[in-house]
Amino acid sequence: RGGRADRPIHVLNGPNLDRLGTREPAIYGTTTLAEIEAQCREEAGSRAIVFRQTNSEAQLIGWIHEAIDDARAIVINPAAFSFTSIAMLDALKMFDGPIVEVHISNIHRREPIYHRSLVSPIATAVIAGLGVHGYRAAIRALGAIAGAAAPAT
Ligand code: CA2
Repeated sequence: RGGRADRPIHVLNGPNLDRLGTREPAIYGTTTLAEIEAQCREEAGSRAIVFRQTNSEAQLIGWIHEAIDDARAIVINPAAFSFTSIAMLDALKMFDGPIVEVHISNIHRREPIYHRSLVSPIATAVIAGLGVHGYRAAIRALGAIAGAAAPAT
């Protein structure tokens, strides 16, 4: 197979994000996850995207393992697992490419339970508070650093 630059970006979404666009529009907006997926594919152009959502921690860890073998980069909105899942953190640590952590809302503006993401210290970059545009920003930036080594952690 070709080098890492030819591989897809895996966009992984955690629990409850399948309900986007249905409630709490003041925090999460009115865009659905299907629309976010379309935006990501548009931003990626000819570059391949794997776009997934699950409410299951085990499923998400399985998909991170697949990304370790297949992905050029990971864009992940771990949702509530950001704050709880050391198992997910351990899986992400095995990935040697760039990881962009995306949150639709600015988690630091919210209640204290949302402030400390376990993922942020091992992420290449963190985007929070740009609404659903954060996903496109992540894909776009990853295009600009295509083929580049992940920044030192
Ligand atoms: O802002 C984000 O993207 C979050 O990752 C979303 C998570 C929350 O636990 C994080 O702190 C920040 C929660 C997702 C809840 O999704 C909903 C979808 C539709 C309606 C209400 C919530």
